[in-house]
Amino acid sequence: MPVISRGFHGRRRPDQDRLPPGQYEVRDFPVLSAGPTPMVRTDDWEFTVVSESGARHRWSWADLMALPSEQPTVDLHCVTKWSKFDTHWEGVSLDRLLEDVDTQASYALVHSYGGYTTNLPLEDLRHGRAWVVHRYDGSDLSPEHGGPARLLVPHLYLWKSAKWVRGIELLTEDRPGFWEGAGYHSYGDPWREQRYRGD
Ligand SMILES: Nc1nc2c(c(=O)[nH]1)N[C@H]1C(S)=C(S)[C@@H](COP(=O)(O)O)O[C@H]1N2
Ligand SMILES: [Mo]
Repeated sequence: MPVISRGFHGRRRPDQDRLPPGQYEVRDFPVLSAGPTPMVRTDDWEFTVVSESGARHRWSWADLMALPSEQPTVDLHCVTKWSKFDTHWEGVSLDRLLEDVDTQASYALVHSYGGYTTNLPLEDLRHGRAWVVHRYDGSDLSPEHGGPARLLVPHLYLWKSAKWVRGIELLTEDRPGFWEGAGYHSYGDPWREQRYRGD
């Protein structure tokens, strides 16, 4: 990669306006995992969506690869206060994965290999705002960053972007995930600085 000065390749907006309250910018990509990194082979990988009626939709790795992918470039905001601008990903939009799922549910509980969970309103997985991503910066997603595939929901704090994602449970009642049950905010909007319950 050539080194290019900051202002050279026209940014969408000044960096200050891209930084939510209380955040600072980093150039590296920190790894934050609550437990050991699960090693999931793509041969064994599956992704499921289970609706509130119990209907189960399943994708193998080959199924995922056969779907049209998108290449979002997004800013990441971690609740520990680092933000990383212009990260490049490739993956499948949740709009695509949810399009044949018949549901009246309002909430989603995301499950990962290894047992991590996180909750969010189902609406936040729709409208081009969430992806199951399997490539980062032009390479297959590394295990420490959630490979073979992770959820990417960049408009919420990064703990919502479950690494090693394995499925989504659709619920009529909200149910807290791992960090939400430990006192973090149920929604986690970085622009409203919703870090902890009650913020
Ligand atoms: N399965 C799983 N997903 C997870 C986590 C985790 O511990 N386990 N940590 C979350 C938190 S708190 C953050 S900040 C991001 C970190 O992603 P990174 O390690 O790729 O930077 O992953 C989120 N997704
Ligand atoms: Mo985090």
